[in-house]
Amino acid sequence: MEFHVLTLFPEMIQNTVNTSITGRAVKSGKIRLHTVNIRDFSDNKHMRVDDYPYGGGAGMVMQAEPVWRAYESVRVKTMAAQKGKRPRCIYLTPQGKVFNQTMVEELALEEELIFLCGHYEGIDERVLEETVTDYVSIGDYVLTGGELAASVMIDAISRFVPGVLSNEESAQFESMQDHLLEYPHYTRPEVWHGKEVPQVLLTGAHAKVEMWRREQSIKRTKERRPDLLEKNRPVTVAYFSPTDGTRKAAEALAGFLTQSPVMLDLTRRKNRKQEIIFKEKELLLAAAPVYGGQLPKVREELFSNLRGNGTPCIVMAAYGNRHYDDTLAQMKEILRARGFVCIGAIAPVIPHIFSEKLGAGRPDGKDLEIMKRFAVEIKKRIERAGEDGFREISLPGNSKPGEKELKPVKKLFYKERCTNCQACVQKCPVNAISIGTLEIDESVCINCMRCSRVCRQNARAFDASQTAVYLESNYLKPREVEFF
Ligand code: 6GU
Repeated sequence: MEFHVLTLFPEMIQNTVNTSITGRAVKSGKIRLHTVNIRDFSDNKHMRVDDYPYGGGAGMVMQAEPVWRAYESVRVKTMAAQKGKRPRCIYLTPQGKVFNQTMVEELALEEELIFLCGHYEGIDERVLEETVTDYVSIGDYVLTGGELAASVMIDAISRFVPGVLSNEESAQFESMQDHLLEYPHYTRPEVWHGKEVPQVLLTGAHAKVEMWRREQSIKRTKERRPDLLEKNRPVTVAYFSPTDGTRKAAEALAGFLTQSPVMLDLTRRKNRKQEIIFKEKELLLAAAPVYGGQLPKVREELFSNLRGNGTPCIVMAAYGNRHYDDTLAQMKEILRARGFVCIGAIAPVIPHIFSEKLGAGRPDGKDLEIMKRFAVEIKKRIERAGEDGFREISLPGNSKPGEKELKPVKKLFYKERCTNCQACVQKCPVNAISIGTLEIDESVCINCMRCSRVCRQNARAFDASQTAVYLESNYLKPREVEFF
């Protein structure tokens, strides 16, 4: 990440950023800091950059031309300019949008940022119009200039640049992400001024410690920042995933949204029977694999046991690099009818069940990067909803697709290996395998191949070689994750 700062006081920025953790990040090249002194671009012999305000009044105003020249000296070197784009340029001003953690995460996704720091009464409006893309304030108070605000932003953003924090410092998953404050910390000695370290921390019982910390976080936030607790929105991931590809993709996305997702495994028949009611102040991530361009056909429609109350939801259709076709639209429609508002949708690529080549190794690093962008976009949509409610998105595809015949898959059963352990019977998501005969009822089977995945003896397998040949001759080219 490269930070460019246009300022009359470069040493203020240099001194703060080149210290401590951000200083280490500059040294190791994880971030780069480039300050430009606007005074060097003055157009008069006294090197002045300010002048009296038109219309009179107190204070001085920074002139447009030196700011413009300083900006141009940086702009022409940016990667954005090389791509024919305008670089992101942030003007620090109390009139800006108030900086928060979602903005931190969003800005950390950029490869370069320009900060413009004003002093005196401000900068001639005309040059702001031609350079600034974002107006940002760091809080409701007035500073003498934008430099300290720029330093604050650079510090907060740097924490989210990969590699800036060590594992121990790694902070994404700390405070703020779930609108919670950190729990209290203790170190040696065990007793100090007669005060003891809380007993639970001395036990080494990891799960108990985690629970205690979570409780403390909540208690603390209630006491000190009740306003933050209001913003907290528990995330539930309801997923159907016979062979784990969908679960892995959904977990990855959920990890970018919250520290503590609740996982609801709808692959298990039991979990599809019981009705689950969501409050408005929650978020549902509904995830399913794509089977022949639509949702797998289980007897009671997937997600039909979930009930929303204007609850926002994200739909995820995970597919094996062919296409998601109607699946996202279909999921949105099902959930809309059950009281959810679909505020986002994503179609990640996962390994195809019938081919070892399609979707191999997905989601990969680039996919995770796209998922992270999507998560930040979702956080912004949720924040924006505070003003005028959730906005339903529109999605490609037929929301009520007709029945579709799936290509037949030959299922193999090596009776001699079978120990009659019943794992396939129990774990079949559609109850298609007879307890007695272990035969598969083809009218119920969805070809999910979970039976072959869960069989410890490898007594179950399938032959999808015909399908694999077809898929591999048409859909080998890796597709990018799409989101809406
Ligand atoms: Cl970004 N600039 C100035 N001058 N004052 C501020 C601020 C920024 N944010 C809060 N107060």
